[in-house]
Amino acid sequence: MFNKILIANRGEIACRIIQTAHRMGIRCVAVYSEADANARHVAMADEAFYIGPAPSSESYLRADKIIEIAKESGAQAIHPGYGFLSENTDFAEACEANGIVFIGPPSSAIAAMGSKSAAKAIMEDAGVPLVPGYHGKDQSPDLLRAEAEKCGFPLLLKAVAGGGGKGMRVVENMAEFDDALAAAQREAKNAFGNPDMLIERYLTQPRHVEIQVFCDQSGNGIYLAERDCSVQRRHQKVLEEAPAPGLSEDTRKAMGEAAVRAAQAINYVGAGTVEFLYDVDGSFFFMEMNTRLQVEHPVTEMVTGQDLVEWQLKVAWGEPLPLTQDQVKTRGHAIEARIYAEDPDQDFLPATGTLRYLSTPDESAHVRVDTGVTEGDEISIHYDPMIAKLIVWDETREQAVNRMVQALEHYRIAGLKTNIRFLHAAVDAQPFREAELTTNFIATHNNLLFPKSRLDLDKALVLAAGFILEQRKSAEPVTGDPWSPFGRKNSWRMNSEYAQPLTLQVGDDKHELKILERDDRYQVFVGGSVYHLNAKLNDDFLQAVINGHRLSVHGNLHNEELVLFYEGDTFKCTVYRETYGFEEMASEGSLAAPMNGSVVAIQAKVGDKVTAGQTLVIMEAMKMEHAIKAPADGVVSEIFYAEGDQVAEGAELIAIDTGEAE
Ligand code: MV4
Repeated sequence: MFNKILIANRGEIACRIIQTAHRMGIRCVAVYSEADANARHVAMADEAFYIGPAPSSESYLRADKIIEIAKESGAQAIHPGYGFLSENTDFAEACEANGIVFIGPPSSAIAAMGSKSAAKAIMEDAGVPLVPGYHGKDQSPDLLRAEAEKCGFPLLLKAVAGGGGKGMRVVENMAEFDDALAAAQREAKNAFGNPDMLIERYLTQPRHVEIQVFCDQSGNGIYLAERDCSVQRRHQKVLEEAPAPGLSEDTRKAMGEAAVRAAQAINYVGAGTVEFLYDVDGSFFFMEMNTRLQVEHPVTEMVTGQDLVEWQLKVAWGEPLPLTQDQVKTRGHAIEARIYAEDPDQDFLPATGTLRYLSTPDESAHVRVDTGVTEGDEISIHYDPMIAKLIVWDETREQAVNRMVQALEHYRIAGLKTNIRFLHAAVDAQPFREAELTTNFIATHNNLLFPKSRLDLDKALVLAAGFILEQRKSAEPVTGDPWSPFGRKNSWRMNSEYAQPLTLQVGDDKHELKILERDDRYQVFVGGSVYHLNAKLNDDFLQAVINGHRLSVHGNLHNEELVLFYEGDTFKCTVYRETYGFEEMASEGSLAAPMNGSVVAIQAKVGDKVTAGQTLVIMEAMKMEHAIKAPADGVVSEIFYAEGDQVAEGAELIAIDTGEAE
């Protein structure tokens, strides 16, 4: 077996590959761009090499540099993951030419699937079912028109050079044909430099069902069941599952055997996927073949109990397939949801930002999280905005769906927009539960996928108040002296009948709350109603009883911004301050930098006696000065920055000894 491989990828798939390689005792060399110096895949690898600036074209796509690094580091093979160089024939060839094993198929197999018409011709010869239509070389308009008549309507024009849904056009009748053809050819010419078209009968309610195939270097091939990936948005898969619901054993076998014939027809080696359109009547048709390990391979791993990366490494080393077809058994049902940094409310615009708070469901035999990021990491514009793949398994599909709903509720992210709630709604939707899977799922059920909040506004505000007050309490300095006034910066609590005002901004609306505290219970006045609140905060977990309704939420309060997580939903609000600025900083009572900025002045020295409210540091950010004041009386014990220093938000500026230790 290899003793060292290079992973020419980043993110979750790089981590995924390293995990299996390490389990097999194989050393891993990572490569990283400027944006990824502190990335998880770099930390996991045994060694890592810088390859260039953040843009992929200058880093993860630099075949030449990657091969150089493989040679320099003594890696015997390169795993390309998916995307980037994984289906690049030149790269596969360059590996071969440099005596490095490309962990994937021979370049000839990648090339064979490059053209749709050539691929269809190969599949036809191999006896793989094709959608009725035309995939010939002759592109004269008269012939195409005649083929369209033969095919029948509606039909689909597909660019021979296209892929992933690009360059397709539905034609309803002959009257539309000429214009549609001209437009499709023009588009294809512009997009792919090749105007050639195929004609196919258009299936209106198809499912996307794909077969996982594996071939070894001796020409043996098997299939490892199928995946249903019908739930897609703009040709991006959203949910994937194995096995495909409702597929008969006969169809599964016929589809699997067709897929293996497809792979063997191009002398395939390694992991591949043959995609089919599956029609309501149980018929299926070859769509395309992906010559790589796919994003959604974990659902196959969950139902077969096999590690496909391990298989890839074994096959690349020259070993035979680990199992025969008869030995491949599946058990239960697995579902994968792709968690993206994107905003479903803004037409799924990719989101960027910092994963300020990240809490993931516990992993078990039922729940798997494949990710390349940790809390504090940035999702940048440079790469795919996928944050993680969440995969669940259970004995039945119904149980797996429930598992997924729960696991999504336990996946909490603050700091940027994600599609978690959208996924939760999709999985929880009755049509999904009933496995009404077609490629039109999201469009058809759009009304179910943007549900109203599960929490009414008043209750959310009361929970928010509870979270904020409890967190403030826990952030207070613990004092050994119960009579000390230092710890009690919120004087109203000593004077328990004084109502504390709290204004929470939700979107553009401001909500003014009044809160009374007595004996660790609160009364919260919101818009004419009063709520009795009992709240206990444990780290990020708030257990509350509101007027006898016991409920719990997780939350993250960052500066003035609070995010609460409740049953897959999030509630966001901001603590509103009328006069945000100089004075407010003092009531913050913190000696941490309230924002990124620079230190303008330090108005104390180590050993100085200071009194609560005294200005100690002046910071500047966004051309505004902010005074940072002592939260309590004490003695300055340490100063961490000097004038002119840049400091990050949250950094401690000065330590004060308030003498409570004695
Ligand atoms: C089709 C089709 C219906 N009829 N072909 C889209 C991606 C490309 N690889 C093939 N695609 C389709 N081909 C015929 N003859 C519908 C689609 C299609 C689709 C297929 C799989 C998953 C999602 C899809 C979304 C829209 C259209």
